[in-house]
Amino acid sequence: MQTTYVMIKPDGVQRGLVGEIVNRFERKGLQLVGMKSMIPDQTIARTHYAVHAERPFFEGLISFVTSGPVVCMAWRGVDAIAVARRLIGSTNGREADPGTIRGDYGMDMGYNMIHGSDGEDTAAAELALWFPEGVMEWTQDGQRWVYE
Ligand code: D4T
Repeated sequence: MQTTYVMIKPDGVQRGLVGEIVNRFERKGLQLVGMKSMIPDQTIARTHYAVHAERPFFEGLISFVTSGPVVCMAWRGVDAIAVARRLIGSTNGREADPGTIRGDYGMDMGYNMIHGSDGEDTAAAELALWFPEGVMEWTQDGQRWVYE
């Protein structure tokens, strides 16, 4: 089992896509082990995107992600990191496959609605950053009908 960090960005919240996006992760069979909403401050946003600090789009990205509420989620399942990335689709909505979240709802690179961790190390770091209180440990009864 892996746990991955997924975040609906301010454009997804502003466009009223929270329910639609959460629904896709739920119906896929992933287990929700963390969920909250906040307006990120500069510190958490800059830490989250530190890998992009030298990129030309960095300041715009920080300004965007701190502009309003985000929905922070932790989803758990077998290969959850890669599964979430496939549900999300490639970075630019214009190129993302139809059927993915970005492919179905996005037309832009910066305004791409959702973030998902891209590996085990980043998932661990991002979960620690956004959920310092930890995630929920619980048994989802329906999971026995998700995995054979
Ligand atoms: P995130 O990290 O938000 O899930 O997106 P990706 O994993 O798909 O893409 P990324 O890390 O390469 O980019 C992070 C974030 O920066 C925005 N961005 C990216 C941008 O505004 N202009 C750009 O040229 C790039 C490469 C979009 C996502």
